[in-house]
Amino acid sequence: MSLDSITNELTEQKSIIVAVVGAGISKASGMPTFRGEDGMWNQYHAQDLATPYAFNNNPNLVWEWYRARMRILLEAQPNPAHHALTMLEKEGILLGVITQNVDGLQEIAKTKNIVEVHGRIRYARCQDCDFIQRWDNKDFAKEKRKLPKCPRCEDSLLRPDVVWFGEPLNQIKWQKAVEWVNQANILLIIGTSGVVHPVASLPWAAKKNGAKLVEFNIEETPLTSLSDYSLFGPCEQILPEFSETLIKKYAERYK
Ligand code: BV8
Repeated sequence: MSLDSITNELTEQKSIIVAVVGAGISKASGMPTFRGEDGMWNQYHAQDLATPYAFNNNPNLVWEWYRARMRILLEAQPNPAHHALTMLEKEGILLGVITQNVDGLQEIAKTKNIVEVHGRIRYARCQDCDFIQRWDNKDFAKEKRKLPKCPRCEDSLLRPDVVWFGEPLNQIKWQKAVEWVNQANILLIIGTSGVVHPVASLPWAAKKNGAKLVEFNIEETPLTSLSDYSLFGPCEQILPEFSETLIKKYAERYK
């Protein structure tokens, strides 16, 4: 189906679009995905790194993995896919972005309504008190410094401010994501393998509410059969064209 006919169908009614995005949207910004051929998990298993057990067992290894990602992130910029979502939001068509990514690139792309359901890699928080600080600076990321300690508790470790496997999501953020999905009549599913729960359950909830699902990926996922439309190819190329066409159609019909 052409982009033209898909966007024709999608603008038959006034849209409330919500986007659920994963690591694939940041690939073109240089951030490795988790499970693809160059996925950062390949040489490790998720449970070796992004779990409370792994951190308590080997905090140096886990911090080194996060520092390695931060060194890439410090050079990264949002790509056209991030900016396309900001454009849809500016036009008043997109309600918000639910991101599994912790890289902060959607915020740098100036999207206003974002729920970072898996936390933020640019912040480190104390394991034992509510101290939190940004650490996305060169010296922290570059130095093989000893384990970062909480300045307040002295000997408590700082940990990345992210949600690890086996940890619950922040309930306020999760509730907001669910509320947005319940309002959406179009759900964009962008660059996610659709395997990490509970986020992977959101497209199913949207479908149950009668929303149209549009998947953007370079390959099929468990969500492809659920989607009304699948646009295969790099989202940094397809999403900008999709957004421009949708905005144009929308303006013709409703403005
Ligand atoms: C919880 C933060 C409960 C850290 C991350 C069995 C069944 C179901 C669930 C479970 C189960 N066993 C365990 C669970 C629960 C578990 C889970 O889902 N496990 C899965 C793996 C089976 N979930 C949890 O533990 C969650 N918590 O359930 O808590 C609870 C309740 C009360 C009390 C205690 C506990 C917490 C999950 C959060 C984990 N944290 N990240 C960090 O980043 O360091 S997850 C991590 O995976 C990232 O956030 C990442 O975004 C996320 C999801 O992956 P994707 O984004 O989809 O990335 P991936 O590489 O997989 O895919 C990229 C896609 O992009 C691919 O499809 C690729 O084709 C595509 N792509 C690539 N390039 C492009 C592209 N597409 C378009 N254009 C391109 N250019």
